[in-house]
Amino acid sequence: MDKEAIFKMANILDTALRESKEIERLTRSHPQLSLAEAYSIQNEGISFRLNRGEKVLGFKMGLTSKAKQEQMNLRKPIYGVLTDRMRLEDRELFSIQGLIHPKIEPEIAFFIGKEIRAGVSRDEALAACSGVCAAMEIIDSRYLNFKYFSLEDVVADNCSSAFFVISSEVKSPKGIDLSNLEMTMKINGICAQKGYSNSISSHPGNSLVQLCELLAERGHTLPAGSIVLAGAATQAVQLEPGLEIQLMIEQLGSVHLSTAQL
Ligand code: OOG
Ligand code: MG
Repeated sequence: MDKEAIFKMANILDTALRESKEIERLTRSHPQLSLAEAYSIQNEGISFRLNRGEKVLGFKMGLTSKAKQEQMNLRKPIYGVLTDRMRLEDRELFSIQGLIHPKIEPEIAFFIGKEIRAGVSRDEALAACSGVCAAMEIIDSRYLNFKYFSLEDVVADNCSSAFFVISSEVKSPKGIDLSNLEMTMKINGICAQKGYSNSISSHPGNSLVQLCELLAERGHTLPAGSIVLAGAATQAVQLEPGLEIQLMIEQLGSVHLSTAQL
């Protein structure tokens, strides 16, 4: 696939994002789309955002838990890019107007203190982190009915990412065993999803290792200063106006968001 075709597809997805309009999955018209081409489309889409003044803050891993793989019927971890425009503040009241069919999911975020390269062990990756905290991601696939049937489609669409929020309580990863922390996401005070940190790549630190491997395939490392979402521990839950959402993670603390009434 040539540069022009990559640009064209990135532009279709970017227009869908800006105009909140669902589109047909790319692999319908381009069944041969490869994963490498899908990452090139993602990259082109991010460069459109950077041209509009956005700054890269880090990365999100996707499909790192069984729950998510089963929900989307796709079985391989993937990554997307996070920008400053996508970041919400802890306890922010935000409007879902302008989103297509948003969902929210419970995550763990890492702050990368030192550059990490592929080939590191989980412990080495964790030792390079300066912080860890509770986080939530709002995903909003640009595809019709939040349905796509291939990894290529979702990767090209920046892995459905729309917004994310990071707890204002950030802990040092030293001395916290991240292997089996209970994660409870409540909506309007009622438990909406409950999971454990070990459902994220068996240990959320493994998501960092996987991210470095995926980045290395494209010739990149994980830079110091990045924020990384390790992937949701449970299925995502549909967002509506007028919700109060809280994620509590054992030992890490909590993070909150509210959606505005229409
Ligand atoms: C793909 C993105 C998956 C996660 O945390 O697993 C993801 C999707 O669900 O559309 O963000
Ligand atoms: Mg996610």
